[in-house]
Amino acid sequence: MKIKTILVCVMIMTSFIGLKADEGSHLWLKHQTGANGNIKVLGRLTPTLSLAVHELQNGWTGMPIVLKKQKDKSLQNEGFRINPQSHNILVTSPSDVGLLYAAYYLLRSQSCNQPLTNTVIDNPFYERRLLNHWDNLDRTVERGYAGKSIWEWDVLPDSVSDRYEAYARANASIGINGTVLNNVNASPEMLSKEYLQKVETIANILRPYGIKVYLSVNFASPMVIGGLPTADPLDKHVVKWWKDKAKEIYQIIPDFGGFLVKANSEGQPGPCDYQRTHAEGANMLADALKPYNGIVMWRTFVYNPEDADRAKQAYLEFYPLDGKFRDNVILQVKNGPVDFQPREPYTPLFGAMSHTKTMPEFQITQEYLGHANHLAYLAPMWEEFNQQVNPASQKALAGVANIGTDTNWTGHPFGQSNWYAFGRLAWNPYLTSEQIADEWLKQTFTTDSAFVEPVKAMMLDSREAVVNYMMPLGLHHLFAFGHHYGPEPWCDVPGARPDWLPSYYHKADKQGLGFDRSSTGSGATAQYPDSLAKLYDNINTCPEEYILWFHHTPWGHKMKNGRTLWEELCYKYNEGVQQARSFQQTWDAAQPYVDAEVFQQVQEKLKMQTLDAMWWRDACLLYFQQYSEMPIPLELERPVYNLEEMKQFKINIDNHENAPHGFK
Ligand code: BDP
Repeated sequence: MKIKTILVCVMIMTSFIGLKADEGSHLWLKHQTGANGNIKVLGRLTPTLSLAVHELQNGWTGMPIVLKKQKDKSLQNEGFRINPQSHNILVTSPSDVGLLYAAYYLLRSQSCNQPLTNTVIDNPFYERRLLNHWDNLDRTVERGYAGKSIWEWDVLPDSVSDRYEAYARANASIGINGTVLNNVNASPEMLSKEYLQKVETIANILRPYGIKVYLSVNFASPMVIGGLPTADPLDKHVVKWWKDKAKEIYQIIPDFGGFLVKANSEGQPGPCDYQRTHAEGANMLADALKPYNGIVMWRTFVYNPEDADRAKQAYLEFYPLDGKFRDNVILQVKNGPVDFQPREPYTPLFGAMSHTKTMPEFQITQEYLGHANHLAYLAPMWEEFNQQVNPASQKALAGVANIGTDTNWTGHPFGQSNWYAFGRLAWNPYLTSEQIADEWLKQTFTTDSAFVEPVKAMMLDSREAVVNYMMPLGLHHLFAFGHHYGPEPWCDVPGARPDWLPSYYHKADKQGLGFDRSSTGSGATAQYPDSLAKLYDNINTCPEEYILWFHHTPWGHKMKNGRTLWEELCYKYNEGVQQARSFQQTWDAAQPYVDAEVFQQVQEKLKMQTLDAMWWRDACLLYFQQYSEMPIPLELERPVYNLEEMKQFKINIDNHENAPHGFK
């Protein structure tokens, strides 16, 4: 039979028996069983409560449930209590959305086969749990690898995609309660009347799911769309423009969340253009939003080509402003001091600003971890951060979304686990990566432990694998210029900013490798609290996963296991490749448990990941070997590409043409 004929037969058979391939569009929400759950509401049925009832009626197969809104001293507004009684389960919350969260809690427990025996009291840890979309108005997504933006600006508000509600539901199911709709590199147009009407439509759809809308704003908006000659935050016309704009927004969207601002960063306008401080800029916006309870999330991602060490910049610029921000300003700080690398130590601003509110920004989209091609479960990275920075010292949590128009939302089927994990950690930063992976796998695929256990182990290893084959031992930013996918430690673009080139970060020479940020170098170690500063400053006590971050380390430096730095580097890169290979084995064994289409998709992506891992290993080791002049230990695999060949690959990121393995 020809392939075409077989395909047609399969399609006919599938439609005949009413099966639909699981193409990943339902995410982790597969509990609709037509269960006809017995659900009762005490009190008024609001739109949010109707959603809770609907979800439970469709999915709940257990005892009758009674939902009741009521005050409770142990509960925050969005928290809930689940009280199993002899004939029913009593669910209470001070708010409707709390009852909706409780519904998702119950459905999750059911899908994961977790019996409900004791009373559950659950409160969200952070009051604000936000996605940040880096989506542009033309529907491209900055650092997005899953198709176009889900926001169809061109046809809104007249036409409304089904995806908006599906998106709201998915977020509510994991407790996300806010979303910034547009890119931090913000178009001023976003605040025009025309666009605000489009935003209103989205806000109306998200509202019953407890999700507030926020917008990224361009600091020069008063000039670009307001026609003013300046955007100086102390100019009274500028102040008035923002006040009027805030009033206009709240008339349209009464529960609008607030603004996210990227100012004086990578060419964006900001208060420093007028010799004003970040605090003066942020406070002016905060005052405009204050009457409506809106907030400003002001990003600290700033750095200049002239600075000696990019990793020190946020601290140098913002620490002196501690205590100068209004109480409705939160500084949004990237988890690491450079830029969402596979591994960074935490940004020392966290914990340093005791009179200023701060919130971490994580990156869910895998800009620096293999885009939507590599399987990299990011919860362990965020867990590592939460172990370093006390979550209780933070006011909110933001994650740069990995969502697009792809059928499966995130490009890689396992990318969904990162969206899921982000939401769960924003709700409870003390959940373990293991627990979250377990939940996600059981809801998304099957509860069969023959599947769950090995695949979970693969997920838990995956971020470390990426660190190993891309940038072990504290290396960072060895990426090709622009797209941040493949390795180019040699990259040199004439005229480019030095801090956009890998050699700025790896500093390879005949003596050794790594950036000296100790007291003999840039002194970045001194930005950490004393005990840590001391630990990081000394090459012999610095944790080895950060050694090349903080020290220009001699090639012959003895590592804790007795190997030299060079040998250890070879071992780490090699380990990364072996890990990627082992993921292929794990996945092949998982075939019986997974939908055929998803199985194949992941299988193809894992092949690509392994080839990319080899590409990274060979590129980095052969390049650094020019400096170390040491051999790759004989017991390790030999390079399969050569350095000169690799320098010729200029990968086209849109179709992956010209990657060394020729994948498309
Ligand atoms: C970098 C991205 C760039 C973003 C920037 C930011 O490469 O596209 O605009 O961060 O966070 O990681 O503002």
